[in-house]
Amino acid sequence: MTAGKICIDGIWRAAEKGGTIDVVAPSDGQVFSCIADGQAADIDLAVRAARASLAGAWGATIPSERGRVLSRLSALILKHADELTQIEARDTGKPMSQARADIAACARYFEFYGGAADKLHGETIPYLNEYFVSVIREPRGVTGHIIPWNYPAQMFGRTLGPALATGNAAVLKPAEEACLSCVRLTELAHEAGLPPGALNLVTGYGETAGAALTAHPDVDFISFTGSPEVGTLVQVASAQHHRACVLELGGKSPQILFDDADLDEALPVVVAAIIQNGGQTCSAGSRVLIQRNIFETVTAALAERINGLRAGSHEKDLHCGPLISAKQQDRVKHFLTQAKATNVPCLAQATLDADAPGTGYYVAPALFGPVPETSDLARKEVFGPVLAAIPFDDEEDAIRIANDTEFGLIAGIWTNSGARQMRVAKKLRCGQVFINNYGAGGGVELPFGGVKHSGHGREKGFQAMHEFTVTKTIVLKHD
Ligand code: TXE
Repeated sequence: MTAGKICIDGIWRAAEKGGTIDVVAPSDGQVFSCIADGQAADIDLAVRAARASLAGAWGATIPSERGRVLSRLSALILKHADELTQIEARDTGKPMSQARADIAACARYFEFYGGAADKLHGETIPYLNEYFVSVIREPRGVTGHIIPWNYPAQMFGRTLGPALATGNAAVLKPAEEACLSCVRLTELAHEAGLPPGALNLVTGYGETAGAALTAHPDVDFISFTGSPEVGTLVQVASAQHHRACVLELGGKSPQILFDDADLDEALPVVVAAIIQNGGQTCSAGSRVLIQRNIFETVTAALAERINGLRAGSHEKDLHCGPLISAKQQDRVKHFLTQAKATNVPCLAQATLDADAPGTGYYVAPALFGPVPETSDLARKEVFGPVLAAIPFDDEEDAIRIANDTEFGLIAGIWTNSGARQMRVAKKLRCGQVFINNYGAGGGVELPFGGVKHSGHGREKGFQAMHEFTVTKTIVLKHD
């Protein structure tokens, strides 16, 4: 794999200023590789290369051929799945089986969008006599993609699949904390036949490379996944250029357990939804709302499950790996300390594996409850394996608490009452609702995105292809 380089116009080269950034393995805190420290000058070259590719080979590539390139990339990802899994697990610290699932999901994105590339149709509109009106969909143009460190490979597929399928030329700025899989995937994209300039990769820090991409005047659209704070900066920069952006900014997603829920089904899913990727997941089910008459029983059962979990090195493939960085570890520990200092009961804490290196960034999964609705644990995105249990009285109370955060990404409802399922689903303010399940395996087909501070715009499914295109209305007058 090409270490310490960026990819512009299909060519791997050092950053203009020549700097590199150390890559640290979260499992042991040791430096094991490097990425290029790309900056504004590199972003500028990348944007120019993308623009040129639209006027050249990539712009001339018909949809079915674009689809074939993406399908070949999907096959190459599967062919190199072992290597990519190793890279992803070491770089992010996630357990091997989770990394393997992420690589499969990345391949699935390119499979889906490879197949969809020639299936995005326009429409015709009946209008006045002697007129023929068609509405066609065109690519946005040069698209900028800024992604986080929690799912580098999955994000690569999620954001680039629809962008490339619809004929955009992309500049990707992945996260400085973890992006080695993106480097390898960019190599594979070119091996799959992507023409030079269609995908340009500039690694580097957010404040330099990321900010330069969002401020660049020749970028037509930005797709950003990350913190609400940086999302605001991206939105402001986009407004300054009067261009659209899609923002996915995390959540504080509730799982609502009514007293008629099938608890044998629900509880393993509730636990999985907070420990997956160490809780560093935008759609983590970080609040479990439990009907008051079953609160004690359910929290006792959850505590037993969480006490039985183990966190350790990615190589051990336990329930949970380390967090991504010392900064993230400090952030999560701060929430734990604050909760304990304000007397929020800690009902369970998992065990740290005895072999977990002391230099790694570990936080064992924990359960707190009853968590007061005003507490940070109930309101803020912790982004760690910390579950907040909150009691509710009735349906109305559950909906009120579920909606009472600044976020609105996804939600889970667990009840066997059919009428209640739809009644509650309709009243939740968020972008996805799961009934008697949570996440449904992350289906690529399912439009995904939030409301409120969780962001706007939709990724995944055909809706992502709509985001990456603009319509043009063509009105023809005939005899
Ligand atoms: O995010 P940042 P961080 C949340 C989560 C986490 C917190 C902080 O709560 O604890 O955010 O994480 C790039 N201009 N999420 O600090 O900084 C950066 O290089 C342009 C939820 O890692 O937003 C990286 O590529 N870009 C989230 C990306 O933004 C900038 C996933 C995300 O980093 C930039 C990650 C700038 N000025 C964190 N500054 C989710 N929705 O899943 C940084 N970046």
